[in-house]
Amino acid sequence: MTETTAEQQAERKAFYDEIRTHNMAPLWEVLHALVAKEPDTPVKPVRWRYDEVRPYVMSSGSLITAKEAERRVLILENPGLPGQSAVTQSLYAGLQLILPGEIAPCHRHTQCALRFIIEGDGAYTAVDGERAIMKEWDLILTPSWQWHDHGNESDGPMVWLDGLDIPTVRFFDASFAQQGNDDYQLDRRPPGDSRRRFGSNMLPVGFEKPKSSPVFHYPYADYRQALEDMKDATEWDPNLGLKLEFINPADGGPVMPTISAFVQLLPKGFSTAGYRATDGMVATVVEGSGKARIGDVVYDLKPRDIFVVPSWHKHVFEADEDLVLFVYSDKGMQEKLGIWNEQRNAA
Ligand code: 1HN
Repeated sequence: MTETTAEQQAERKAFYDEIRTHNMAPLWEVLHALVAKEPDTPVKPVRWRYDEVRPYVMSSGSLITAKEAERRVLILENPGLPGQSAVTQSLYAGLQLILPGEIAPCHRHTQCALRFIIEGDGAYTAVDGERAIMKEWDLILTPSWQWHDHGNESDGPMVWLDGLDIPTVRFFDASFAQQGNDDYQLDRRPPGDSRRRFGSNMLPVGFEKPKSSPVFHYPYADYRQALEDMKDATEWDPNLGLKLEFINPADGGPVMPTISAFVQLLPKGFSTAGYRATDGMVATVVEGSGKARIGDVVYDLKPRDIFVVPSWHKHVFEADEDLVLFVYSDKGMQEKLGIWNEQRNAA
């Protein structure tokens, strides 16, 4: 380190002030912060206990209708990114409520969305003319620019976790959105059509590969069975247990270009080795109980709790009972950019 005198410091400051008037700045003052030796995120670990936040979600139901709100959602905001409607640097999370008889009118936007059903049974999301009937723990996709509306024809409230790439699209200044002419879409295909067409590991010959998965509904009953079937046969990954990715069957890649989705099973008594990766993750507990140790914080986990593992934070998951987690992250996007990194068995 070379010493700088008070005189040099004053001279530099005057120079910086001068060049700022020309919209210029000295790189050498910020170089090491810009090109960090390893990820240094402002994103914080955070956990929302469903028991604590559910009353607020339900209260929002008497504050405004789903139709007036367009989407009645309480944003889950990362405390390290206040006011940014972001749960990680690239992703957004929210809890959406739709009450019996309500609709959330039709619109489309460049942002990709996923819905992970937390509570309720029987409401629907319609995506480009096909309804998906929602059941607890189902995953439903709303890829970029596809018309979508929601409606609740069941007799109970429906709550789901919304995961979107809002901060990513904002970063690129690439947001477009349109309202539908009508609140509802006409049914163009029967429910389940896309799964029947594309969900059997086969694709019609000549089918143009879509950017996002043409299978937009992944029912819990199916993927839970896949986990159960693999449970006895699998060799447990010491870092991940059994972690499966929901894929786009057209290319084996992530379900949407900007959002990757996973389900993870850790058998009773299992504890993962310390692991970290550059994709910050949003996770929710589907079944079981256990603990998540993320850096210095420890969260006990119960079904429907939602938590964030920031980029490059070493974490350990412990299962007190068979623990099933749903996870989404920007892993696929980082892999496309060639910047995804992981450290296994992190000390
Ligand atoms: C959106 O379209 C939905 O369609 C939910 O349910 C949350 C958050 C920001 C922007 C668009 C939905 C959203 C959203």
